Amino acid sequence: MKNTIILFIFTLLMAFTAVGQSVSEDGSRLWLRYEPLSQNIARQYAQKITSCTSSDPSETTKLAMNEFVVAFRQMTGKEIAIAKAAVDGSLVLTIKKNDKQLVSPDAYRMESVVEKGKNMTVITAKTTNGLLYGVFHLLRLMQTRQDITSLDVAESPLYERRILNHWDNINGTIERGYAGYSLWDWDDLPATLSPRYREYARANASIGINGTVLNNVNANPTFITGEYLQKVAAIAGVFRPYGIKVYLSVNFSSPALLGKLPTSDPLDPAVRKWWKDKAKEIYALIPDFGGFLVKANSEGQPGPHDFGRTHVDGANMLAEALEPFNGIVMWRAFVYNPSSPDRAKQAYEEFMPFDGKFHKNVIVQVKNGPVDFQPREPFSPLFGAMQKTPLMVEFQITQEYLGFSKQLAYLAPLFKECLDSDTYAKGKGSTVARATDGNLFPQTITAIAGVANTGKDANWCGHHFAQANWYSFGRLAWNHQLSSETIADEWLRMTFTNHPDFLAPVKKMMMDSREAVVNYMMPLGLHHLFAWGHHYGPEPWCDIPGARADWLPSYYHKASAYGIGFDRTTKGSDAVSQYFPPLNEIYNNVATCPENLILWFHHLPWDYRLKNGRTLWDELCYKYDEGVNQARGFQKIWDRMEKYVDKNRFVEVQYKLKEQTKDAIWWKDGCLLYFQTYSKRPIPYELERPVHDLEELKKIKLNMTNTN
Ligand code: GCV
Repeated sequence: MKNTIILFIFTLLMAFTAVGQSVSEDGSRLWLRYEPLSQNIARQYAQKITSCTSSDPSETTKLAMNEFVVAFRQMTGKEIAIAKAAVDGSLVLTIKKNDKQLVSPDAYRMESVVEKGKNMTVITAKTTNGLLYGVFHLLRLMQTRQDITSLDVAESPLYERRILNHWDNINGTIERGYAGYSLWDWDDLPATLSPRYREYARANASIGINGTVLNNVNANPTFITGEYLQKVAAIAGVFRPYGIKVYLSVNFSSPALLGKLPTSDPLDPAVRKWWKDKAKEIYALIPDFGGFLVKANSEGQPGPHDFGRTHVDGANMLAEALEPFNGIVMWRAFVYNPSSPDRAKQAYEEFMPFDGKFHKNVIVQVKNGPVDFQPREPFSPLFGAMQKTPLMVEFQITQEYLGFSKQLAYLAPLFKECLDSDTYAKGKGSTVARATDGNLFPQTITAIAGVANTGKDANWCGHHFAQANWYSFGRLAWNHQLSSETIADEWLRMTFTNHPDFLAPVKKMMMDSREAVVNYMMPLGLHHLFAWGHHYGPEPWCDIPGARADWLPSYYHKASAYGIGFDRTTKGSDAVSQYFPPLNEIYNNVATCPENLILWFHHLPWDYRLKNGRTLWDELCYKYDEGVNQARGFQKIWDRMEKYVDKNRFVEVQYKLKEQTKDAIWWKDGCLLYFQTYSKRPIPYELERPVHDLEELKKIKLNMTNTN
């Protein structure tokens, strides 16, 4: 009877979806929609798998099987049983703790086997997490309509810790969050657990993310009070079966602020004891707590320098407190002070002297570029240079500098650009990925972090396509060798449709989108031309009396009657020398410097000739124009996709793309009209003319509250 009802519901669902995607969606199901497959494919899968079994009794394995059964039913319309033993047609989940071929705790194998005449699909792992990842892999194959008849897959993540950093505040706001309020309902915890915690954990597990820093790096010390630790423990309890550990950002002054000690000096015995006791308290409540993330002596946050101590003193003190419990410290290298002539050099200068001096459970967390998550930066020179200290890349998934959740910018190409960059630390091929995943240097810890873009919005990320950035961060954290195209392809298939007429153009739109943003915001290596505070629109003219110089765009673009760009060559700030040969020379020489970074490293005259023969001024105009045209092109692509997408998501994306084009024109006009006051040259006559007036644009002051 139950089966008949399910089949009836399934048939109804099929009927609905058949009439041109009429069921409107809010995006809340992310990439785990498990849409009904065509009858042909559904039949093939249903012939291959008819039951599911495991002798492992854990909660994680149970939920992996449940996920499979529900998803299978939705996709194929067939009910499969959870059987006591393996039979012909079983999906078998097996734990083999001592399997030598499984090279990491999260690794798994997925094979089609025939044993004693029984055809089975077997997923083998050392841990239940491995089984869960294997099941999600199999479901991904099915969602993307791949053949599952003769599987022979072996997977192991390239980073051990794959972590989301939430910049969520205690009052529910999110610093640089563009998808509504924080997912964590601190007032209701620990008694009430929002169902979204589980959905969040499930989505993360499906892409291999295994850690979450719950709170903002600008850390409120309250998070580690007894009261809040109970709340954190409640969230950890929901995440645990999905293989996700919780971590917390800590405020370095907590001993003074919470413990009422006279100091938070890391060498003070009472302070050290305070942290040790705190660690004990945390682990008593959360035995698998991951560790601390620390932003110290950066942008006003307290740190060891306040007491005349070093990053090593601070990080090692915390590391010692966490060590007995296998916790780690992620110590951020995002440091810069207002008086430096080149902010891009500071993290390297401050951290290199400490290479090899950190405790073994410390990892230094370094932003992908040397400044701050700009649309394009070269990779941070610390990668490859700090060889005796584990380093982890920090990406920003939330689009602080790439148009918030208002604009489509698929970030996998940005992540890949950094991970695939050659540091030359150990000769050619020493990519950032290999310099951080334990390949080039022995690392006691390997990890990667992404600043999350999730919030309470129904679609989680504010923009339906911003989900792809969460997804691709997870996929690359698991395997940085995947291509951006592959990731876009699988995400599109699962999130929208497998229809080839949808996939090809929309994938191209995604692949071009980050470069479009670079083009209309800050091409050719320009950076930090953003509006004060909120960082949404253009303000290359921004001048706030008394403001830190390194928070003003003119510090970075240095536009004058002569030209534009930051001279970081050996004749300028010499930032190029922080890179290994031959890269230092490549960047130093204007003839070899990649043109997409040319104004990052060089200050050039307006009439400088680029490789295509255009003057720098003309090329700048062409790039801004190209960016706007790309944005217009995205609208054209999307409008043709109406028949493949449900009404709601179609209209919401359509609206956002329209706004994106408007804002792209705002960026282009604002920057070109402003720089033109220096270049005194005409915008090439064949290009679109500005539609704005510079003085009007200068008056725009957006009232954005989500800066922090
Ligand atoms: C959490 C940038 C952002 C800040 C952020 C900081 C950081 O400066 O604008 O909002 O603070 O980076 O990464 O610590």
